[in-house]
Amino acid sequence: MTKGILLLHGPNLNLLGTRQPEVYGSTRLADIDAAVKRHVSPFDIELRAAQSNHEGALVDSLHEARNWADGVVFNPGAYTHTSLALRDAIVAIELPVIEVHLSNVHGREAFRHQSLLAGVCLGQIAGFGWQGYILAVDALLRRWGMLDEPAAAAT
Ligand code: CA2
Repeated sequence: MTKGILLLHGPNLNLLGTRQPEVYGSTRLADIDAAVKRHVSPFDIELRAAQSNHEGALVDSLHEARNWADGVVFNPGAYTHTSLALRDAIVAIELPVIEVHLSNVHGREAFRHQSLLAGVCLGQIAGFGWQGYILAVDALLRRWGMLDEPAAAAT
């Protein structure tokens, strides 16, 4: 049966590839979305990508995901460090959400070390640039039995 994944990007990530490439890489958001779509194309996955600079719109996208998605890959941007509303939304939707950061937030300013969201997510991936989204999607695919387990992969 088809599984749905929401790929959700938070504030300022629409600027990716245009500024601060030394921190966030030189890949544009549309290219990341296209790469993730290509990555899931061999699987029975419906992937929808969205970006917003507005906290409430991100809450709305999470709520709507309940109607069609089975998991969420989410870079909440700076709202990671501030948003109780997004934390409550993640709890409310009862879907596995994976928090992704392009940069290694733990190696940056102290205010980026705390995530209000990671504790209610399935897990957090940080520091691998755009590849982090692929890693997160693979974690969902493996959770759903759509990728080999290590023992099967070794044989
Ligand atoms: O590393 C990440 O992915 C972040 O979520 C990016 C956020 C930052 O506030 C988080 O602490 C970590 C900032 C996104 C800003 O994106 C820009 C992209 C291009 C140019 C300027 C900003």
